[in-house]
Amino acid sequence: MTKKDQIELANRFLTILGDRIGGGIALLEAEKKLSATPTQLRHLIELLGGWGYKVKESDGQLNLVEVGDFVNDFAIRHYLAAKVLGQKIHSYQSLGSTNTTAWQLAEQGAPEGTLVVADRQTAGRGRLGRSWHSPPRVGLWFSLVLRPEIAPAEAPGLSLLTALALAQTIQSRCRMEAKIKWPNDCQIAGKKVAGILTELSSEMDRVNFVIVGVGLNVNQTKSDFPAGLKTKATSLFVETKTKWQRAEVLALFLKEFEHFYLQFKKSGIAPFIKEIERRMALLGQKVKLAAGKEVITGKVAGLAPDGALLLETKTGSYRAISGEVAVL
Ligand code: BT5
Repeated sequence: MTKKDQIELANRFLTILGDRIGGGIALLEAEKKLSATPTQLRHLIELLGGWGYKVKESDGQLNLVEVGDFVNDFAIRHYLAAKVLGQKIHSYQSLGSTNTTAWQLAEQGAPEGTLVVADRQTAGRGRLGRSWHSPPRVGLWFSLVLRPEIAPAEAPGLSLLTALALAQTIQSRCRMEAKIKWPNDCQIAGKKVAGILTELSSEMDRVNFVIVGVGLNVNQTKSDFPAGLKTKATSLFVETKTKWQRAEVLALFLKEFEHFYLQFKKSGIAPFIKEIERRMALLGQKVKLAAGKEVITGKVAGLAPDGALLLETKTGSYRAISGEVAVL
């Protein structure tokens, strides 16, 4: 049996177990429903155990007694509803940076939608050489290979689109309002819950591929954050007091993002600007924008149709396509 078939069979098994802790089925019925021999069924139980799903047998009854929070191929496929994103999954216990691995895979021809995910990163990257704290078991650290037919100047729109899909995912799953902090953060209650690193391989007028990397803090407690991040970072757990299945959150994000991305490929970022503005942190506030060597102060007026940030300054309107914004 191929790995794909095994995953499919294990998925069916989980479904007939009720897909929740405490769910169960009679042993004989499971054999019948899966057309499996007792040996095959035992093998399947072992396989699920290795993926974090513990099935216990007693008195001819099988019960699901533990559901681990693994972010592996199986767990992601169990929840996956996207049609293009995540069709190819490379999952690792530990990686330097999922963006770096995704870049290498893209150079070797990895198809659109290839997902690279790691339980921990040892050299997680932010922008401009900054680092991203990516400890094991608590977060989602992943990258997507995208191959949109767009001009290089349109690529930054993908960061905003990703932030919008993240905010939407957090809202629909966690019932929690997440804001978009231009150009690449998601915040809850003013603290950073996710960061996005978009990297571009292009020629002068054509994109070869884009790597969209996402770090989303999911199950960290306050004390899991290092001293330097304690006051400015947060996680879904800190905000909601609920532990989340990371694979489920990831699959939901892929579905939301895919929906937006298919439209983005046709019409760019313009149709999303109103919605991004509606969810924008710092709208109307006085800020300091650092863009390269320039520092500009002004009030956040909104976004241009191409996703550039618009500031109202003393000398008129200012348009920024990149930079760092801080409240004054
Ligand atoms: C970002 O950079 O926010 C982009 C982060 C992207 C991370 C993902 S993880 C998967 C993929 N593989 C990678 O190697 N990277 C991507 P930037 O705007 O430069 O923000 C970086 C700053 O955020 C750091 O200097 C810290 O102050 C802060 N930071 C670091 N780790 C954090 C965390 N886990 N949660 C919140 N803030 C963090």
